[in-house]
Amino acid sequence: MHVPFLLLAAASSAVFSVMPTQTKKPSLMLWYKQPAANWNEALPVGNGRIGAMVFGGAAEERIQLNDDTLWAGAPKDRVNPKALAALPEVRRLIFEGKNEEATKLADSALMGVPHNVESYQTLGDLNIKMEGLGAISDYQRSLDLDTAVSKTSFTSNGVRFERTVFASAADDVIVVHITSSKKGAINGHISFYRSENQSYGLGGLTFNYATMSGQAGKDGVKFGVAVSGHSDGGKVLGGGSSILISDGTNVTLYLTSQTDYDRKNPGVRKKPFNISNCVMHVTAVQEKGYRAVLARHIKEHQRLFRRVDLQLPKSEQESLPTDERLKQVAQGKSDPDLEAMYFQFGRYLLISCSRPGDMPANLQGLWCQDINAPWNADYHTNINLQMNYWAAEVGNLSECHLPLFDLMESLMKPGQDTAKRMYGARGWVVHHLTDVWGFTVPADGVWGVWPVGAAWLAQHPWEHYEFTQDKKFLHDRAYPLMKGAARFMLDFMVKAPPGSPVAGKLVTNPSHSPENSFRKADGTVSQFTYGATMDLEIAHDLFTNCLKAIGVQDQESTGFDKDFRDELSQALKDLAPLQISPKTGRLQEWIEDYDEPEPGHRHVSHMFGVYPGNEINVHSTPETFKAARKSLEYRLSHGGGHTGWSRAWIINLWARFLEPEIAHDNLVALLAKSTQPNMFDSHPPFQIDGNFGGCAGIAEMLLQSQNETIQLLPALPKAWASKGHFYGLRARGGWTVDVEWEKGLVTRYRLSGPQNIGIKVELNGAQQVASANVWHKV
Ligand code: FUC
Repeated sequence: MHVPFLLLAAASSAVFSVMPTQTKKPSLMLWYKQPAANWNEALPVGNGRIGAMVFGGAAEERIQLNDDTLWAGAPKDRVNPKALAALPEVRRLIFEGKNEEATKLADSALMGVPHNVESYQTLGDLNIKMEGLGAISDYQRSLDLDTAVSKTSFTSNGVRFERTVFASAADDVIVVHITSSKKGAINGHISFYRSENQSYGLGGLTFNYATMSGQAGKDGVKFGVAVSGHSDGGKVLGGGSSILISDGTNVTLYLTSQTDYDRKNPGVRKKPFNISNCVMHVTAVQEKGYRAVLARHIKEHQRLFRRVDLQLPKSEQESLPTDERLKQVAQGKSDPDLEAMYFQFGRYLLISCSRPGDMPANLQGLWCQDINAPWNADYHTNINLQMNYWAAEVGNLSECHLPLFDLMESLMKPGQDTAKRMYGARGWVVHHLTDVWGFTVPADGVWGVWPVGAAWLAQHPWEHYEFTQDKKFLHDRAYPLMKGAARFMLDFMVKAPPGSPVAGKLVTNPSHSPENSFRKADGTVSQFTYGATMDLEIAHDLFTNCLKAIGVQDQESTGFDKDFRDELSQALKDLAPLQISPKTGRLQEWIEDYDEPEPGHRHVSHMFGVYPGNEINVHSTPETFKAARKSLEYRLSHGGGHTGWSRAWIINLWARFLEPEIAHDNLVALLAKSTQPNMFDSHPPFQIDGNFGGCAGIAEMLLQSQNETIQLLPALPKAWASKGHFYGLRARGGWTVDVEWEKGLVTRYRLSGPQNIGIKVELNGAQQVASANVWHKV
């Protein structure tokens, strides 16, 4: 099945390569003609738990390693003891328009103590130094998304070398396999490196393995990593931090890591592990043999990856290396096939960094080369963590969503404690970021007083139910998470006082529209307010979803959770309405029609109700839908979308506004302006949210399933119109959808699902009720 690379050397001294496959789709192969010059050119592999960035150096290879539990910090009680007493005063000051005084008080009384998290960290590097190489020719490196295998190959002194790297979920190892076309040509030195807090194993080249142990920061997790070497012929001598290979022909390295972090019990430290567990594990895997380990890896990856096939029109540039294709997109050349690659790369990344039982994707997924990462590579919950999972369900990777729910469940207890002690509320709260130690208090600065993180996160288990129809999951996991988050909101929200444009209505207070500021009539600028539009939309979404969840669980009408249901229904009636500016016709971001000092701000928070929510749509709220569109246009005309994730969100929004060309223009901008040579999204610097948000956006252009209708090709741009197909995307209601199209119109489709019922489908500008599980020719 796996086709060896086709390599051509020109007769002249100029060497060229062609795309490393004959049968693979171009959109499934990232490839390059030169080694990575920096981390943003290296290629990511991961098995959900451990990952690597492969640089593809010829004589000197760097493989940067990660373990998803390798975090500095520790659980701490961080609730500000002044918070509960100060809360009424903060609220009063905000309602009275004394924003600056409120900010000052919140800064001293509401912020967590301490109010910062510590960083997710690199595990270190595995360096491979190949001895005796001369000039390098016929160089190529690649990442095959279909097999999740990275390859580097080159010729030196007439010998062809190939290095294969993959991270196997089936065997929980990272494997490096090196071959040479000439017997005994592999001579080299393999060693671990970490810049701090590390110690290397014992043994002066008496074993076949090397180890490294250490700790993240002063009180973070303790870790260990082991690599074993095996060679057909030649010698392998390991010990300390290195392995020496002499006269090898086929050399295989197996690597694994462990930490003392307890995924099941994040607040408690596991008893210290022994590095010999890592050594025993790699030894056991090595005994299975390389071919078997590779085959098991590919099979497990393809079980998930091959669920979706996307074909967009071919492009002239598809035989070019990936970095070259990206450059040409930046120069204005159309490359739909590269857009298909962006979609599949997003799915590849999710499979590689968020498998069941592992930690959820952080700001960098799993891949991080730093000791102190940008934004600590933590879990930001005011857009980033949620966006990481936007593609999970529609992209047919439902089980990759599960790590998020594990994290949410681990936050319930600390979040309840914070809710009670800061706000006197029941339920659980999370503010704008969290870590792996149960961090739920306001962080960073007063903009961190944003108590609706859990409420937004609670959309995810509901969506998981909507796409899977898994009632047991809904009952056992989704509903408790949702109910707890809603419980907090019900207790936390207060009635706006007389004089407010929404007097007597339920609002959040304190409140922020994530990280954006407004200018008041007196000219002062603030961020701190009450009832930011996004909060109201999040509350609406959560309460509505809770009511639907109650409905599903109360099919016998026995009054399941009746009191809570009544409370939710009342709160929905009382909730402050969204405001449309009489002056501009735009959906307001705040209760008051403030001026915006940064009209092109990267967050588009007030558009939550359009996507990922659905409160604002053309059917039930046409006026607000129009107003939201105006707000988005205004944001964009002032430079919005300048970070990768912001651009990705905008693609999803335009797809919901059924604007294929504008959605596509923004996708092109994502590729042209916010994508690194290795296809990683750039904030800048690297942040993985844009990859997942962009992947979701592409799906949203092809398929939507809100408002009880499945829409096929709702926003198909001209660039994709000529001919294409997707097989295997998922829709709400538990459907798997296959669509083929030509000249912009659906030609054939099928909706597969557990029930043989008629489904409302919208395609080619018309609606019909389609039967399930059969192909429909149009
Ligand atoms: C949010 C954004 C920033 C950045 C950070 C990690 O706070 O406003 O742009 O993405 O998360």
